[in-house]
Amino acid sequence: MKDLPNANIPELVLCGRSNVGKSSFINSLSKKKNIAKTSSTPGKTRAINYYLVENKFYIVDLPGYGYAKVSIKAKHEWQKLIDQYFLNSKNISMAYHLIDSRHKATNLDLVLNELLISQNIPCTVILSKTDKLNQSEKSKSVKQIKEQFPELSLGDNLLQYSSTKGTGKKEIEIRLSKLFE
Ligand SMILES: Nc1nc2c(ncn2[C@@H]2O[C@H](COP(=O)(O)OP(=O)(O)O)[C@@H](O)[C@H]2O)c(=O)[nH]1
Ligand SMILES: [Mg+2]
Repeated sequence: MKDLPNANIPELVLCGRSNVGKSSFINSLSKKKNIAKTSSTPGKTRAINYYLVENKFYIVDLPGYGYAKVSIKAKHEWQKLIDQYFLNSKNISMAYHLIDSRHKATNLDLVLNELLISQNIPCTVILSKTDKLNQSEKSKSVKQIKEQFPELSLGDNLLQYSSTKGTGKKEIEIRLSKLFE
């Protein structure tokens, strides 16, 4: 925690389970395609990574939680770091909570959602990897997530995204430039 930047710069935090596409999301928005390390092996991001965007805001890439193949001790350490980050960071403007559109939100997603609400952090859920779904599967994933989080409304605090196809990218760019202008 003591190594986190203490400049007064607003933060957009990306959170969600390991492997949902957080690092790919950053790369898809960046001109440098491999700025954030992605991996087909979940659990690769082990630190909180800060990306300064145009000297205006940070995109914060959190270590993914909920990855089964790490030791309990490592899991606890990551979870502690994430909790402390949310409880102590004063500059979080917004959280993007990524959830893989092919899967239901898990218990860990519910816990994360409650943590964000308890800290009064505005949150948008991003259904990721929508390129892997056809039209009817996409509708189904929206319906499913709204059952789990009734406060979500598509196009408002619920968006669909594909890092590989660029779906949803324009909308995100518009939102970020408004939020951090
Ligand atoms: N098809 C598809 N694959 C994706 C997308 N985003 C991420 N992935 C893949 O999912 C895996 C995990 O992505 P990563 O960005 O490392 O997830 P993170 O652990 O949340 O940072 C990698 O193999 C990525 O190539 C997407 O929009 N579409
Ligand atoms: Mg990552």
